[in-house]
Amino acid sequence: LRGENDESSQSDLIARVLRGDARAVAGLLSRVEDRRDGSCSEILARLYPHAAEACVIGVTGSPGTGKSTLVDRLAEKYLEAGERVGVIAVDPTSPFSGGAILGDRIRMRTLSVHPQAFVRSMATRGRLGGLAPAVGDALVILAAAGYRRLVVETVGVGQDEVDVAKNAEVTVVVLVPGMGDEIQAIKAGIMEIGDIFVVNKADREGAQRMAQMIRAMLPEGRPWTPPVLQTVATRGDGIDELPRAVEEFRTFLGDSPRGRARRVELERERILDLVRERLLTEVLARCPEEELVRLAEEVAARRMDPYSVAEKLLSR
Ligand SMILES: Nc1nc2c(ncn2[C@@H]2O[C@H](COP(=O)(O)OP(=O)(O)O)[C@@H](O)[C@H]2O)c(=O)[nH]1
Ligand SMILES: [Mg+2]
Repeated sequence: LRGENDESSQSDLIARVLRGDARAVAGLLSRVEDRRDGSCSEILARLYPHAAEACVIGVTGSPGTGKSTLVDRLAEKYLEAGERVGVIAVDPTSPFSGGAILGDRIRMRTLSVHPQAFVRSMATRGRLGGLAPAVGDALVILAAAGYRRLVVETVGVGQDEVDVAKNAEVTVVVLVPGMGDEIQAIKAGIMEIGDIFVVNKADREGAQRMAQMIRAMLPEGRPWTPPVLQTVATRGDGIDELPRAVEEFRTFLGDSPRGRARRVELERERILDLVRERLLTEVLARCPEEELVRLAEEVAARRMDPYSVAEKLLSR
């Protein structure tokens, strides 16, 4: 029997992933998702050069705005054009509740059964160093396996989700009519990250008003003015505009200094995420949870200070 990590089985796994073998992809995704297996970084390093061509589209917005429905329709367009599509739906709920995942399966009707598509849900809770590194790795695997259109669906709330969104080359923010107050509250964040805005559920009243409101709030004097589209994802209305807008934005980024700066910033974040995660993993490997809790109790009782504790853990 060959060991899990010996050279030949590793090469075999890499070859299968590069061939687009869905089972190998699924297996490797589970391993990187576990984040226990340090050896994955070697495999990922070897897959990375094969992952250059993919376009990563982030789709973000509040729960229920129709992101999954929209992603399914967008994917349908890419599949019709003969492109393979990978989707990662970041599920903000507990990894133990399958509800949202099941919901996505139903919403992503086209995707979940299409042979040229790959859908994966990832949970955000209880993850050392956040979810961003795991999603980043998953994207490398899917890209290397030949999924050239990658979509990451996130709920635009917590820092974790915002970090995940940084993996995307193009960010689509999904809103619905009647979200005026909500937008006012989160204005800054959402207006900054959106390259394309979609007012979904345009079959409802106020879509036009909503679109105007977004346009009025966009920061001025930027080289790219984000388009504000209107869609009815359930019917597929207005969906054609979305892949078109994505292409326009990519063309705009192209080889421009702005595009290059963005890619450099992305890779900088990725490196830091990996280092952060690795450091934390190594430190915590030498400090079991019980000891960490005991140290926290000492600090809470003011018998120790948190600075010395952190020093102590780092110097182990
Ligand atoms: N009326 C209407 N309902 C929609 C539209 N798009 C999605 N929905 C419905 O909105 C609900 C939430 O959709 P889902 O895609 O799961 O939203 P997500 O939570 O943002 O991923 C579902 O019941 C969809 O059928 C739309 O354009 N119009
Ligand atoms: Mg969803």
